[in-house]
Amino acid sequence: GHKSAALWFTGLSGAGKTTVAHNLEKRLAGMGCKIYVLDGDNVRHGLCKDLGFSDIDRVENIRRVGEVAKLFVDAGTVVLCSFISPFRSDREKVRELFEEGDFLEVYCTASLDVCEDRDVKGLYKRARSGEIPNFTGIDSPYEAPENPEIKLDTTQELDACVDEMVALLKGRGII
Ligand code: GGZ
Ligand code: DAT
Repeated sequence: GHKSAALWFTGLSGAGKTTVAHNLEKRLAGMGCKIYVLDGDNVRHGLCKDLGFSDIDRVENIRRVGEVAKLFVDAGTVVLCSFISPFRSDREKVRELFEEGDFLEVYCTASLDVCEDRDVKGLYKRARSGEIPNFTGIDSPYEAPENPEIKLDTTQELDACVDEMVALLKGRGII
């Protein structure tokens, strides 16, 4: 058996939140954990399809995802949430929904330079050219966590990041 928890991945676009979350999902599923990943792909097309990337829309996006994450934890699941979640106050409000120890903030620390260099989807290029306004790190802020449960150096090997996450979950008695 395992405990339920919300792992909240935060960081810039391209920092590696979704890649780590899905690889951790595979690893945990193989250990028999009930696990689910929430990210822009399954949330912004449905539950949050009325929302864009203005500050108030991001605030509402994170509020809704936080509430859904709470439901998953109530249901006994380990839920991995992968959202830029650029505002510290919003992440703190989500944290307050959970019992102490059930919410772990995972700061994916890859720098803007690294993320822009990766430019996985070509979005930074489009943001620099003015085609995508309010892009995080370019003309919209990212407030780094001050006391995350873990800082993941997502410029190292992916497997090392997944190993660190598994160690964190074991150390906290979640798995
Ligand atoms: C930031 C944007 C924007 C703007 C589209 N700013 O690399 P991606 O594509 O998959 O990650 C980004 C994703 C961010 O959605 P979130 O729901 O995580 O954002 S937030 O937590 O701030 O509500 C990027 C894409 O959406 N994208 N426009 N202007 N990212
Ligand atoms: P995000 O979900 O934060 O927007 P992503 O997972 O979509 O980011 O993209 C991250 C890119 O970086 C992806 O192409 C894989 C690559 N990458 C290299 N090393 C990585 C690591 N240690 N962790 C995560 N991603 C890594």
